[in-house]
Amino acid sequence: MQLTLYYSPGACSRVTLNALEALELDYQTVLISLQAAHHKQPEYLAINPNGKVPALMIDGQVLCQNAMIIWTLHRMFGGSRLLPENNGSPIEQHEFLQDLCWCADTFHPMVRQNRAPARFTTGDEAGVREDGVAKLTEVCERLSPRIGDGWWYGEQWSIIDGYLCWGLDTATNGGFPIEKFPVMQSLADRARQVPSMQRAIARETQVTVDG
Ligand SMILES: N[C@@H](CCC(=O)N[C@@H](CS)C(=O)NCC(=O)O)C(=O)O
Repeated sequence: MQLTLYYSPGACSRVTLNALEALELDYQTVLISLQAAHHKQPEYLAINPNGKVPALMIDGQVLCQNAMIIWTLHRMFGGSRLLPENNGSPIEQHEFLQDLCWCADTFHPMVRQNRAPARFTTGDEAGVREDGVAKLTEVCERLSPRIGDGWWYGEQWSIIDGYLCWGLDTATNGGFPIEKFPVMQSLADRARQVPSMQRAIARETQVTVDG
């Protein structure tokens, strides 16, 4: 099976990289630098017409959207390495899809409001940032008792923790005061030290097509 990940360093493609590393899969990477606008080039738009990273090509078939890529990888290779093992009914598995979708469609936009507020408005970005800080503050306060000194699902690390780590780090780079939320700061610090995340971050620095 041939797997190729299209990614940009520091972007949310890091979460898919984290998943590929957690699964110890063999894959190639292709750098799609957002800074250099590679994602707007016709060659990449032919792969993902939405012009976003990540995209994962599996034997010529393109998969887009972090949450769904991770769900597909979980179903193909996961066992309990990305999400807690659950061979239950669609309703029992719903929790995992719900959590992945929350990361992608609720958490990710508020992270971006902190890191790149200007992209949400043609006017003054200060209000967008303020709203992003307020939303992420509510999330950090609400999640802290759940996380404690563990992970999203308790004792077992999951890719949701990798997603949270990427998002919290990105928001912090945009000025979000993570130090006000020690539980969430600790989660990000611990998730960044997980070997699969360390390998993912290292892999991002390989700037050529590799394999
Ligand atoms: N919902 C998509 C979001 C993907 C996304 O927004 N990726 C960003 C990087 S974090 C991107 O490619 N941005 C390029 C742009 O919007 O111009 C997913 O989860 O895959």
